Amino acid sequence: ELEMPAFTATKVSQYSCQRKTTLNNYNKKFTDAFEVMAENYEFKESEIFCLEFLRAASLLKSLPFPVTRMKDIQGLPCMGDQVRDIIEEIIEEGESSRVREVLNDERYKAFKQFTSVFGVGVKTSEKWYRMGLRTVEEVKADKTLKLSKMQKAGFLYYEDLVSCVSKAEADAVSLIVKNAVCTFLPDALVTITGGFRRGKKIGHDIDFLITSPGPGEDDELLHKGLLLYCDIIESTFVKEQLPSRKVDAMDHFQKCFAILKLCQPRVDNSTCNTSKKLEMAEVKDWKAIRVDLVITPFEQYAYALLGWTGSRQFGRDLRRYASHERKMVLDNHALYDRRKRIFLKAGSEEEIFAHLGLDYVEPWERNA
Ligand code: 8DG
Ligand code: MN
Ligand code: MN
Repeated sequence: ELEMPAFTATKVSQYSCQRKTTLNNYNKKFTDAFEVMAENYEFKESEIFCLEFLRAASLLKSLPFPVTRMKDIQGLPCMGDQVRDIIEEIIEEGESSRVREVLNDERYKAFKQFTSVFGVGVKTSEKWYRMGLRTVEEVKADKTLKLSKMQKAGFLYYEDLVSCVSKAEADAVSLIVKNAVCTFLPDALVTITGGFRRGKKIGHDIDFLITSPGPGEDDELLHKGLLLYCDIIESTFVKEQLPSRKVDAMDHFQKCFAILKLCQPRVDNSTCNTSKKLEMAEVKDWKAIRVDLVITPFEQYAYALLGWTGSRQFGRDLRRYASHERKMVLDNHALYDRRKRIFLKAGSEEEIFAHLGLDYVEPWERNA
């Protein structure tokens, strides 16, 4: 029997920041199943079970081989009883009955639809579900509901926003954003973060980090044109405050969860008769695209870049590793050493990994 060379299960870390996770996932049929389970627990606001499945999914994504027998997961961390049961089912039956139940569950299906709308989270979904609503169409048709500004935009551009963003669209938007930013801040640094920085070919949005060296006036940057929808959140960062210890802490940067209008001029190779022209005029030649813009002070750039590059699970594990293994507190602004009682400065992601005593993990290996 052929054994995988140089793979020792007991050497696999429970922390995804000590593993390399590329987009080459040999265990998609398991990890998709776990992600459904995790999402269902998220909808039920049971964080512990949700995290258990997210950690298991993340671990299997990092394996250099497909799991085909229970023996393959022997000695691996993050493989609790619930997780093993589902792996066993999938190995034996090809699919899991528990996952199938969730996928057919009325509440799961409704929440899945509701949360696909920009601005709608678990809390709002819960409210709509209790009102007897089940689909996006039903919510849209209900004129008595009070929607937030964000949710209204979410429904207005729904079709565009649920269709994913391609790498080509991300590159096009990147040019637009860089141009717009440079008119206000000529020396600004604009970096794509999120999934696209990790090498993904599609995403649900495009994430940008903007910083500028020197004492520039970056405050008014977000308060200018080009956006279809923009909810500007002012910076709430207070100097010298300790990093947040919450698992999924929001940061304090000035940021903007925006919807951008990307014009996609169609090539007109017709002979341009009048009816054709009319028809062309009615076809929408733009696409609404979700964009996150985050403005960071230059000194915090490396921390912000590490946090906003993700993946979400990679970030969670970095913070958990920092606090549990190093008695340090990490967030998107800073790293604080609780023993030495000092903030550790960093000008690059490499330096942050070094402060934590971790081997550097490249962005494309952070797809945990
Ligand atoms: P996707 O858009 O392709 O679906 O994937 P993604 O790019 O990895 O996810 P994302 O939801 O756009 O988030 C990008 C990273 O930013 C993610 O690792 C988590 C991190 N992040 C923060 N703060 C916040 C925040 O306030 N909101 C969101 N949505 N993400 C945040 O560090
Ligand atoms: Mn993203
Ligand atoms: Mn985002």
